[in-house]
Amino acid sequence: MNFPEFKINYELLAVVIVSIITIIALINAVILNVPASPITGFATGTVYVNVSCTVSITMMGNNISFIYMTEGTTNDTTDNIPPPFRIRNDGNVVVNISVTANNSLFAENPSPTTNFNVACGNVTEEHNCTQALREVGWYAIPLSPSESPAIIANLQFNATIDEAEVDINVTVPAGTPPGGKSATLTFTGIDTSGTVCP
Ligand SMILES: [Ca+2]
Repeated sequence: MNFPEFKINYELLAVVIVSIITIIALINAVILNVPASPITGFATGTVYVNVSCTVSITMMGNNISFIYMTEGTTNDTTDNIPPPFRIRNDGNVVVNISVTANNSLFAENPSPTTNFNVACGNVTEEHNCTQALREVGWYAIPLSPSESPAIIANLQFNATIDEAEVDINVTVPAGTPPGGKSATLTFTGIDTSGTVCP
């Protein structure tokens, strides 16, 4: 009986084995040499700050002197003679400015009177006097805060638009006795920003 001859080709087997080993080696090599993916971790951090509201107004030039006036005459600061008040918002909220007097400038004509008026002055730099909320034109300066409207509305706090002029207008009533008359004005800034202040 003739069996088909089955010869092992050792040379071929050796090549195959070597090849397999080589392939395994290559696979290992590939696995070992895979460039590591960039390991990137993400994390977030939150910075939080709650800025307090500061209402701060500053007068720049706090004296207006009309020096001599005769009875029945009028003078005001719109021509810068004498210069008007200037007020600046140094806080960080928008404010309305109201004004009151501590006493009547002319005792014979108690305030509020048209003899002693205030108005938002138009300043080339600013636009605060164009706000709709302002009191238009001259306003008789009251003695009581409750009677004092916003003579300047929405005065901003940003550096370039945080100033406004406040003009004063005085008419000396007829029959006013001679001598110096003075009144101190109090300007009040009221936060109108609607910000919830911490
Ligand atoms: Ca004047």
